[in-house]
Amino acid sequence: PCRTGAYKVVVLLMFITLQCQCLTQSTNSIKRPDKSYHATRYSFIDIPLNWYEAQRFCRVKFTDLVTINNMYNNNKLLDALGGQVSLTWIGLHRGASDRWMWADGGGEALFTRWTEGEPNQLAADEWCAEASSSGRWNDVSCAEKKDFICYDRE
Ligand SMILES: [Ca+2]
Repeated sequence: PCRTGAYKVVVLLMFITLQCQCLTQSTNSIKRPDKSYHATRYSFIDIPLNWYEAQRFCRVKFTDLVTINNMYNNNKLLDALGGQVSLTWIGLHRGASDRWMWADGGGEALFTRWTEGEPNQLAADEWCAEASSSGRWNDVSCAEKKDFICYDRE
C-alpha cells in the first residue's frame, strides 16, 4: 500500500507539472500588445470645424485630437470613420524647423503615412494635417473646415 501511495503522489506531481507547463505556454503565446494599443479610444466627430476649433472641441470632450503612433492606430482611425468617406483632422501640425508635431504634446511624429508627394506646403499655408478615408495624410491649411477624430485615454 505504501508503494501505491508513493506512485499516486508521483502521478499527481507529474499532472501538476504538465498543467503548469500548459498554463505557461498559453500565457506566453498571448501576444502582449504595445501599450498604446489599449491607451486610446477614437471618436469620429461629424462637425466641420477648423483645426484649432476641432482641437478645442476634443480637449473639452475627450483628451485631444487623435495621435497616430503606428499602423495599428492608423487602422483604428479608419475603423472610427466607419466606412465614411471623409477628410478628417488629425492632431498633427507643423512646428518649428518644419518638424511635424503631435498636438497632445506627444512630440515629433516618427511614424507617418503621408500621401505620395506630401507634405508639400502648398502656398506656404499648410500647417495642419488631414487623413483621408484611405488612411493617407496630407498637409492643408488649418483654416479649412473638416470633420475630425478625437481620442480618449482609456
Ligand atoms: Ca498638401
